Amino acid sequence: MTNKTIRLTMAQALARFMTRQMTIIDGNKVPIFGGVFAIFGHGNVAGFGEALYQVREELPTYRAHNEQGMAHAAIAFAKASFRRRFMAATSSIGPGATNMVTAAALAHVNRLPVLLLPGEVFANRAPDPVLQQVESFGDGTVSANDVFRPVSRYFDRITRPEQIIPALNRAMQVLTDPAECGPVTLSLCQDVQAEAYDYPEAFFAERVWTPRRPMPDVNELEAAVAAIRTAEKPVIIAGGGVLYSEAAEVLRAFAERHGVPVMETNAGKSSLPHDHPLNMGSVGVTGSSASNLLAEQADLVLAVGSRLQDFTTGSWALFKADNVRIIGLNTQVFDAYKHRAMPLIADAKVGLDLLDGKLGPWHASDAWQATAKAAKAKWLVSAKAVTDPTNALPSDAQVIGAVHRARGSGATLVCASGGLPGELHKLWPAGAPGSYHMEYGYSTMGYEIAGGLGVKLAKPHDDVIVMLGDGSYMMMNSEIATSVMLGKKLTIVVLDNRGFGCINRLQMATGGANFNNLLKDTFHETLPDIDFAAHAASMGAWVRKAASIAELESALAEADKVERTTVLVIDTDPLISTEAGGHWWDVAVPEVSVRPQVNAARKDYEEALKGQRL
Ligand SMILES: Cc1ncc(C[n+]2csc(CCOP(=O)(O)OP(=O)(O)O)c2C)c(N)n1
Ligand SMILES: [Mg+2]
Repeated sequence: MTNKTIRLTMAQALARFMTRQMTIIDGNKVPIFGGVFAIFGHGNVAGFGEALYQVREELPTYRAHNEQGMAHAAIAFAKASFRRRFMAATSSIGPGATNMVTAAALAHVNRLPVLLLPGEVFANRAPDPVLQQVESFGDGTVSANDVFRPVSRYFDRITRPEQIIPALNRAMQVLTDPAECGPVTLSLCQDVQAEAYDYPEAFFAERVWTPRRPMPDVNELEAAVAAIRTAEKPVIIAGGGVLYSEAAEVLRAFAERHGVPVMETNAGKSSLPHDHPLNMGSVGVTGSSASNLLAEQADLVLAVGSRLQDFTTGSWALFKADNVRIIGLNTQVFDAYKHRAMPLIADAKVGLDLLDGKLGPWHASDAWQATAKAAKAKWLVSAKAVTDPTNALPSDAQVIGAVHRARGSGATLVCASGGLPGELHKLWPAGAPGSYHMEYGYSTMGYEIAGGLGVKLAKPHDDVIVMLGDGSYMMMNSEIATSVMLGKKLTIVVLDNRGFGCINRLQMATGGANFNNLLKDTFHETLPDIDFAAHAASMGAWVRKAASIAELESALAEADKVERTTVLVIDTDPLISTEAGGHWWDVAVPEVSVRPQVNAARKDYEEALKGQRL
């Protein structure tokens, strides 16, 4: 190490540092930062903006249209890269910064790495209050960016240029650690971005980051092996951790060797190909009848890389066997212990591999495997029935059928909210690992299109299909223009049921009156009649409005040949969702009400609560 220094502004040092962080993908050394999404304002244009210009060849900067959208794209890039690479997003201060807070929460919930670099008020406070500064009467250290604290895995405010040295060291730890992984926010004071410091040259030495694969503790491993050996009805729940650990192949080998049926969470879907005989499909509230039947009877649940959120566990009413034991195979202690699971703290791939070796010839009983086989066959019949076209106004399931017939399991499907996540979880026949990209941790309306852009940046040769509802489209669609501008083609399918269909259905299921969800049930002087195709066309997309499932299928085939982003719109029935499969979900119903429908729903609710295991 030399003691040489180089005089740079804090922003220049930050940009230069980012260009020197590398990783290895398929044997090739590549930059770990895929680029920076940026919307400038006075809080970042002169400092970090100018610094990004200097490194634009090594670290590309992409201009987006909405800070939340650009952060979604950055997060989707990381998810599609199995967290091996990630991006940064920089905003001005005030509204630009707080626009990224929802995205930060999304990354926090989904355990996805993203480096958020919002501008911050002056550290020297000379011009206070600067434009867009939030003023606290009682605390001089508070700024709008403090709202990032609870939704960042690591938050720091850079008030002196040399602070960036330890801050970036910590940031890289968090972004690359499989257990801690999540959003990092470095709040960059505007004056400090422009301030110079003599940085040690060693700070800018190239560094190669490769994923850590923690080995399990010997005792935890032995306990897990002993538990599995005595199980008669074991199942595996594959969560997002299977994909991030790139453990799909090891999972397949484990399942086959030991005859253990696998069920997938929304984050873990595509861990096994849909047609693998041991893949029982989706589990939980939006589960297949096959998975849920097995989960109800299971005496051992090996949960691999799952947060075990309520949709997976049927609000903890899914597992019904008295003697059921759960093993939490997870890199994160917090997750591994959930609901008194036996922890097996380890990387998914390493953990499954070691379990496999220790279990030797042990395998689940033939009877259990036969139960699984029959349950899957039965489920496939139900799934086909709901995805086949009819002459009625199409359901979401029928649109899913059409998209799959037109584009197949080779495409990468992106979605996040509305009725579609449940329908896709049940019905989309996923192909290779990562081909199913569902943000169902935060289930953020408005993630879909921006997320699709991030996926396309990560996997430019993939056929990226975004499916979303009219509500999500209205919430955020501006990155359609960015995808056209960047030449990153997306196929976007908008299912227009003229309102918040899934919440309307939930409202009815909880005894509520149809109120404020479907547009027709809102207060209005004029019923909106939104022309989504015309709207998307105005942003440069190739568009079609399909009048039927058959028209949608031919439009999808046509759109396949178009080079720019295409948007296909189809009217759907807001009242239909797939009844087959599924499980109770804990949504609290009012204990007293003047409406008999609510009282009836409350009675059912109290009955259902009895099935919940605490
Ligand atoms: C940002 C955000 N706001 C609110 C919600 C709650 N929410 C979940 S789905 C939904 C309606 C979605 O409507 P649409 O996209 O049209 O899909 P549909 O339910 O009609 O299938 C709402 C309001 C959410 N998930 N995200
Ligand atoms: Mg809708």
